[in-house]
Amino acid sequence: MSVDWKRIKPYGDTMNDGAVQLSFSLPVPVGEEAREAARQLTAKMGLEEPQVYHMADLGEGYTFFIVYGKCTHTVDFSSIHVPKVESERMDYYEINQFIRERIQRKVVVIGACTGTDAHTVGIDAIMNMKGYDGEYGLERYPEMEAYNLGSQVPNEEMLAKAIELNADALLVSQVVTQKGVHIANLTHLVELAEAEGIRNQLILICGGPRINHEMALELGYDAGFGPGSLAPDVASFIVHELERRSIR
Ligand code: B12
Repeated sequence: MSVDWKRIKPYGDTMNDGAVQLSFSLPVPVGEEAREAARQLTAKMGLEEPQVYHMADLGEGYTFFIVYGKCTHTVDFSSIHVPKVESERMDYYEINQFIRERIQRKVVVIGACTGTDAHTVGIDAIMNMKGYDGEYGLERYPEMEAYNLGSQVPNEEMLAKAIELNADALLVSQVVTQKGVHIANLTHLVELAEAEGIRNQLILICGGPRINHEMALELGYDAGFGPGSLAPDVASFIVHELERRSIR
């Protein structure tokens, strides 16, 4: 059966059967009442023919469920447009060559995991000399000066470093998103940069597992990078943006 791009829906065994799998926990003791509660709840969510396939005692009056059901809704895939970072992706060698030939000076990049966030693995993946997933991090790029300030860096400190080093780009990692803490923190950095009068001199980039380009633009950043991003994605954007700004 061919796919109708205007009305796509989930499938499990056969096209358009609507099959989805949900997992959740309820604060009730395991048992047949718990199973029925999970079934009724899933029906109220709008799934047809809900079936509790798995139920496990989480202890102390909590139960975990895996429920199958049929979704009746569809979405028009042909009408979906998601803003994405558009710059052409180059590899490590092409990026360094681009900087040598078209920017003709070292590109200064500062990265950090800011605010109260202590999750350094993401920003390290982008910056670390040793690299990540087969790609060298920015510290390895001969044509870049890359500084990784680490975790829980206050926005004020990051901005002071940007001024001291005359940075081209700031890379901000935000992994914790509970209670919208990343939104407040990312917004604060933009406000500080504007107050210092240096917002337009900087390429502001944020990244993290729950960040996307559209959100980054809304918060006043130049780009946002989500899960699976690698150093060349970010470096390609930075060097193209630098060239674009120098032409303007
Ligand atoms: C390791 C880890 C920790 C470690 C961190 C150690 C360290 N040095 O980083 C420790 C144990 C310290 C920790 C602590 C906490 N953690 Co934690 N942690 C994780 C875990 C298991 C993995 C994160 C990780 O390393 N991912 C691997 C990296 C490579 O992926 P990434 O961050 O997505 O990065 C990629 C992209 O997003 C992107 N990227 C990321 N940053 C940037 C920046 C830029 C500029 C760019 C371009 C790209 C980019 O590129 C990277 C490579 O592709 C996640 C769960 C999970 N499986 O994801 C929870 C998780 C992130 N932690 C969580 C929580 C709640 C906490 C704590 C609050 C727990 C607590 N109550 O104490 C504390 C918070 C501490 C703090 N102040 O921040 C939650 C966050 C929930 C939320 N939505 O906010 C998660 C999702 C777990 C969960 N399911 O609840 N944690």
